[in-house]
Amino acid sequence: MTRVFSGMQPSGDAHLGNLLGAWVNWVSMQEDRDCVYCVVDLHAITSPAEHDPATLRDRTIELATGMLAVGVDPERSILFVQSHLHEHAECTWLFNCVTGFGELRKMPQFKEKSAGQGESVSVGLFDYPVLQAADILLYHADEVPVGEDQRHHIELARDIGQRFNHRFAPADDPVFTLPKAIHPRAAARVMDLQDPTVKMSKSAASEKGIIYVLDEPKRIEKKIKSAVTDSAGDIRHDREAKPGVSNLLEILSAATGRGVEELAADHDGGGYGAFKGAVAEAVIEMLRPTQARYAELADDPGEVARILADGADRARAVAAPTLARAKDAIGLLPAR
Ligand code: ATP
Ligand code: LTN
Repeated sequence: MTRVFSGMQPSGDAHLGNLLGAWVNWVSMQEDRDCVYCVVDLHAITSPAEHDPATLRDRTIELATGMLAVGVDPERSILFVQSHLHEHAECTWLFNCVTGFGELRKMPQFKEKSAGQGESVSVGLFDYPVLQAADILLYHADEVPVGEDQRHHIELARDIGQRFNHRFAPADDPVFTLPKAIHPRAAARVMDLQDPTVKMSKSAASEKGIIYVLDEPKRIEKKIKSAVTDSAGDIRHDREAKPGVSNLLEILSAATGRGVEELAADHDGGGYGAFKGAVAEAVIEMLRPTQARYAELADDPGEVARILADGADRARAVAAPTLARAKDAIGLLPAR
């Protein structure tokens, strides 16, 4: 069966971009694939903003709870916390030794996130994509569902896997499976409601343009009603000329399952006020079951902890043999 791996950082509260760009796809992939999903806390500590230990712990459990609430099924899939396995960090070291400085320096996410940090930018942030490659390759993942912004990281994971196999494994018995990125169709990129030219992001300066998965209906309505549009008044899909309206149309499409063009035709002529009202209502309805399930799970923290402990055991059963093989292939002396 096709193996899927994906992860998300506990770097802030989950928002509509995470839900539509990632989680919806994660949930549907469980139908016919063998899925492994991970809260990547080791990645989260690469950002200076995450260095409040108590906040990191809270967000890790909240993100795992969110994944369960949207429908990640711990019976069918493996759900775990990255730092519960030492294999990820250890495999990163092996990969560091087959990765070029130049490959990492040109990663768009590193360029963006390191901007303004000068020489004090952490080596962890620089090495972030190598840890991500370890995440993916340890599980022999065939497919990695991620937003478009992660394309370069998945390509790097492929390159690292290929290089390692080429150097250290027989051609007919590779250590690592080469993964490919899978990009979800609907709402591959949800934009910030206040600035529809940048993606909705956990680390944005202001919360006004972000709809959180756990936002109350009133807040959702307020944020959508004050979304930036334009002065033309027509409703059509054109990301260049009408980024705000197009973003709302895409969100509405994802929430209702109807096509963007069809929705534009329905709402054109009705004015932005009514259109935004319809978007708000659809988003509130879409989030309702997830919010209810989250509340139930949050009432039972022992159950979430049990699911994560079980997930870590099942993850280790896959990752540990892969790491052992990689260590042996590269020439590290077995301990016994
Ligand atoms: P940060 O601001 O810390 O980078 P983020 O909100 O961008 O956080 P990530 O943790 O980087 O979120 O991403 C988790 C997953 O959600 C990834 O698969 C990513 O591609 C997807 N994702 C994040 N933001 C969006 C968005 N606005 N639209 C679609 N997908 C998104
Ligand atoms: N870098 C990713 C999160 C991430 C990931 C992974 C995604 C870490 N490890 C492995 C897929 C597979 C992000 O910021 N979205």
